Amino acid sequence: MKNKKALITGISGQDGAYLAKFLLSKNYIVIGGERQNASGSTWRLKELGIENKVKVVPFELLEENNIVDVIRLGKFDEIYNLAAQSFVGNSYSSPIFTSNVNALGVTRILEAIRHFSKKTRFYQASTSEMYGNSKSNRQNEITSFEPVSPYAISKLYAHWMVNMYRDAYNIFCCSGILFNHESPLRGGEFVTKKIIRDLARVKYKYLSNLSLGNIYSKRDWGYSEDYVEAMWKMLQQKKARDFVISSGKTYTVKDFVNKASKYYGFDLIWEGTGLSEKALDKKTKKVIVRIDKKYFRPTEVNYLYGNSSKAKKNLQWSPKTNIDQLIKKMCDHEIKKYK
Ligand code: NAP
Ligand code: F7E
Repeated sequence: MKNKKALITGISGQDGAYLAKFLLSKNYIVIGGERQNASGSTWRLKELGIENKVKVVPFELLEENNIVDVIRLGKFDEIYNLAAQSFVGNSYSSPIFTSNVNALGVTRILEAIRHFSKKTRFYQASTSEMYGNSKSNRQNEITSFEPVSPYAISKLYAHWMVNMYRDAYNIFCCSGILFNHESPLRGGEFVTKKIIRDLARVKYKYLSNLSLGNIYSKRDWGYSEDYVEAMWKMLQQKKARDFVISSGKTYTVKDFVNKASKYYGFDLIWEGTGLSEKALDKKTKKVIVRIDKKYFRPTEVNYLYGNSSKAKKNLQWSPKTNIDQLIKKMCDHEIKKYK
């Protein structure tokens, strides 16, 4: 049988690397779309030992002709759009750029598929951030969206566009509404990686303490390598449909700090409130965690807790890695740098 051919946009990102590894294990021909930059950024593919197995092509979500050329000539069976300005914090200072990339960028891809590659199946990386401050206790596919950041609003635009192209043009396109997922390859701007990286620096005496913003927001954290399998499963269905993918557990940022600290051998005692809150190590009395105003966002998503029963039933997908196993993977990877 002929090998399937897939394009992964955002190949230099966390999910791009794990999805490439997964599709290669299924004998796909994997083409990775990478935006042009001076330094090159395929270090994650190198970490996974697959940099020579993926063909990387220039792919810029702001550049319509580039997108049309790649899609028209590529004859892909599947396209996974993982490229995005994905950091919520930066979307406040760059709302126009974020919208252009995350919202209009997806319309550019959908138009290219509609005109030049109608049989290609398309996966869009939607996000739990779209729920924003929805009142629901647990979010699933029918929970209403109440986005609160430029990032979430740009992703919701793309989400609705995918729905519209599916209904109007009979294109196989769908969105995975993925809750936060992390890994040793997570970018250092996101809170889990920052916690794990900076606590290691404190442990090995390269940093005096870890500074954080809002430690009371709750997130449903899973493991990226588990989640990319769900993306693939969505494109193997008879009918294109959207699915929530989540771990089904929710923790505060503070819980995550406590768990990671314990793994590194700190025993934290918290004292104070608000911006004066801090955590000391019980044994040494050294301040390990401080709060810094600069990491707070103008608006915050306080509570995310996903329900992925639809994926369990229809995709036979469930998360394999719990938060403690995830933290262990991330800490072990970080500690290796110091040994
Ligand atoms: P990531 O590590 O930040 O990767 C994002 C990728 O997009 C990078 O390869 C980046 O390239 C690329 N990119 C940025 N702007 C681009 C542009 N203008 N044109 C082309 N490529 C561009 O993100 P991730 O964690 O792998 O997430 C993958 C996708 O899932 C993203 O769309 C994200 O919004 C979405 N998502 C993530 C999560 C999560 O918790 N991880 C949850 C829900 C949804 P550079 O390397 O050059 O920056
Ligand atoms: O923040 C709080 C912050 O930046 C998590 C992206 O992958 O998941 C991610 O978005 C929480 C927030 O992720 C710091 O205020 C406290 O409440 O790790 P984060 P995110 O904003 O949830 C969704 C599903 C996506 O789609 C996104 O692409 O942690 N927080 N102190 C902090 N956050 C950061 N980054 N840095 C801090 O110092």
